[in-house]
Amino acid sequence: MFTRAICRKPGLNFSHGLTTVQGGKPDYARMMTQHDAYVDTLKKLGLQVEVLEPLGEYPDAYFVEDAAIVTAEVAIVTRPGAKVRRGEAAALEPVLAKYRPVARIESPGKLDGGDVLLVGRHALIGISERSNPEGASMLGEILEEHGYAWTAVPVAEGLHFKSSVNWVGGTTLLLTEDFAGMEELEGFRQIVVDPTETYCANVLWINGTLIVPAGFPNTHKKLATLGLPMVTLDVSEARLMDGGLTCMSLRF
Ligand code: CIR
Repeated sequence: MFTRAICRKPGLNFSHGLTTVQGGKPDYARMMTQHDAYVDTLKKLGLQVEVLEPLGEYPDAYFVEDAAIVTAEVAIVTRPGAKVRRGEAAALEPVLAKYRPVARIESPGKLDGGDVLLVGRHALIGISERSNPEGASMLGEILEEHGYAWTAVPVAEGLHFKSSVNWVGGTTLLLTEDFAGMEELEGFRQIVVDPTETYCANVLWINGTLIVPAGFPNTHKKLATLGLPMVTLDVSEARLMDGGLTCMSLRF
């Protein structure tokens, strides 16, 4: 169960962040409304949410998930794969130090939190354009010290592992067709998102409630079979910046 979350407000310059999406420029007012609704939802689900101020020269810094991994025992400050995002990790360290002992991913390791999915005491660590095998091993070693197992998973599609694969309770993963049946994911029950709705693979489990992105009715129907309460949020502006529900908070 989670009791806390850390979020960061998007800055006025958030549309200057990295993106591969060609869907037009995101709108600041709409982004802020959607971010407020996101923070409110986490609070309504019982979390104490610390909302940090925008981080001036880092327009992607509200995607706090990429700069750290937080478990019950330790906070690991990452070394983000995109050079322009590296400073975000150092800025988060004093915040994390209030709650957990801090460990760090160091050069030559590169790792984005968006590539790390914790399923109980097992970490699935994506090797992607942003996270390299060295970064995965460094994280794996730190987690092993705290009794976690880990598996590296190649990410051939999408920005991050969690763009395509997320935990929806128990031993069940929600994932895109590209990841379904991978040997690294053997042993997990798998729900495959509708092939026309791959963005909906990025859902967020908070203490037994599933937060899902608005606009994906076929996948919502599949998820309804889990019998969990669902909250639907519009994250259209974060999506234009290659982000989504999991990226905008650290939960612990
Ligand atoms: C980036 O490209 O780094 C950001 N614009 C999006 C990061 C999204 N984070 C995530 O999926 N964990």
